[in-house]
Amino acid sequence: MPSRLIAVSNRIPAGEPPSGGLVVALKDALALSGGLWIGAHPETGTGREPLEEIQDNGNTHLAFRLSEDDLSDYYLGYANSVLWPLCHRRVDLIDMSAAFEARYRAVNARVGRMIASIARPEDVIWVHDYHFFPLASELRALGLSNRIGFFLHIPFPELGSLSVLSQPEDFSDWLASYNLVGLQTRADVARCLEVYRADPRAEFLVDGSVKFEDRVTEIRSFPIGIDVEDFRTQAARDAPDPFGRAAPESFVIGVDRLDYSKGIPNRFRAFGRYLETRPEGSYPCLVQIAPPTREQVQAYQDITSELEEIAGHLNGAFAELDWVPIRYIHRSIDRTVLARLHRRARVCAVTSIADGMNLVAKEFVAAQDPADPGVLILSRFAGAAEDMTDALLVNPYDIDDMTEAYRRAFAMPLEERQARHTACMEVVQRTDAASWAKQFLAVLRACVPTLPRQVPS
Ligand code: ADQ
Repeated sequence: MPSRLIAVSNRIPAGEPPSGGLVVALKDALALSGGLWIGAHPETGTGREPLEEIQDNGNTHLAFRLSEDDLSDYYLGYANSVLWPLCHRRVDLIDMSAAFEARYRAVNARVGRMIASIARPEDVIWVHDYHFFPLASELRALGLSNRIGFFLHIPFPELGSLSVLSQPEDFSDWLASYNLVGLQTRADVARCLEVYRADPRAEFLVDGSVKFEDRVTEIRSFPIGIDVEDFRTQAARDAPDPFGRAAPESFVIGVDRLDYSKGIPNRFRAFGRYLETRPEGSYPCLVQIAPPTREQVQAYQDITSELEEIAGHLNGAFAELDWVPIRYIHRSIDRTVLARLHRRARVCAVTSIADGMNLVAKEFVAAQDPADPGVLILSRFAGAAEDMTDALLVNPYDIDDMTEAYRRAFAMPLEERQARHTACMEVVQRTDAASWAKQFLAVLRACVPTLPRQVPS
């Protein structure tokens, strides 16, 4: 039997046009191995088993249903009100609850049983993201000895912050059930190794992998990327100006899910300060596209109000009859329009306080016209900054630093813009979506298999 790839992620594509590196990269990898993609059904329901088939542009994926309680306690609760703020260094926003944790463990156990019922011994299983930290440990308890890999799309948490979990010792145990743990950056790998160094149950092997009780895990970085050609083609397409009659003279673009990790309030404040000192006669705009996410969570309601207030205040202070400095669009927009907006922008601002990688930074670079490229302002706390050192790196906590970056970006001579763009583009091409998936799977397939465990009778 050939070895299939079984991919597991909370969200699976269900009919919408493919977008984002993960979908593109996984689709190719799955097509090559005749594999399966398993994730949560877009509609809630009563956890009917077995897995349901779901159609997606000619592909069939398998979906499990989350109940309303799963959605509130597992997804919005433990995943997005405990693990997300923990990994994004906002421990103050953690909403601890025993019910959240119990539901998180229960959903992982249920998904584990479903996967175990369809996996063949030679299949390779690739689990994605913080929704499923314990999944491999559930699969091992069910007797699976398959090669199982895990990729964390968000930052690896700090050792000290893990103490907020009710059973911090479970965290290293969960990861140790994977043969391979993939992280976005070398800094993430360093943080992960620090966790193992502090754990007396772990031992480091000569090849750098970690032996934890009877299991061996490789921990490596695989920076995720985008489908460069696809985005570049969409950006350069000959189509009407997306602004129509209302085209701004020169603008900064920001594109983010409306999340507190993206540092948007300080991006706005710094733009306000830049407006105060901008060259006379210039009328720059900040075009911010920030669709809502996780709106049921209080911290997301708070950031939504905060941004509306700042945007309203700045427009009130600076707008003129024929100029509105902040154009804030609180919804999703079509990807082809997005790509063209990136190409039209003079500057892109990525100001995350923590971010696994940040694909928007890579999309902006890919969309530029190399003959007259725009400038990327990039937070040093985004994973993308580890390799894209020729962007204008900023500290998102320091408003003066970001104000100065806007000034430099708008005033930057063509030669410097081209040199920085060439260097960033080299990184974007070297770390594209296809090579990310290929490299992860090559390392996973080469991992030492896990010995079958005694299945409790
Ligand atoms: P996200 O936090 O969602 O991803 P990001 O990497 O920027 O952040 O990816 C967002 C994607 O959604 C981009 O492709 C972007 O173009 C698209 N998008 C955002 N707003 C949009 C809009 N209004 N309309 C259309 N498309 C929009 C998580 C981690 C990141 C990590 C990725 C991938 O938080 O750090 O880079 O996973 O691993």
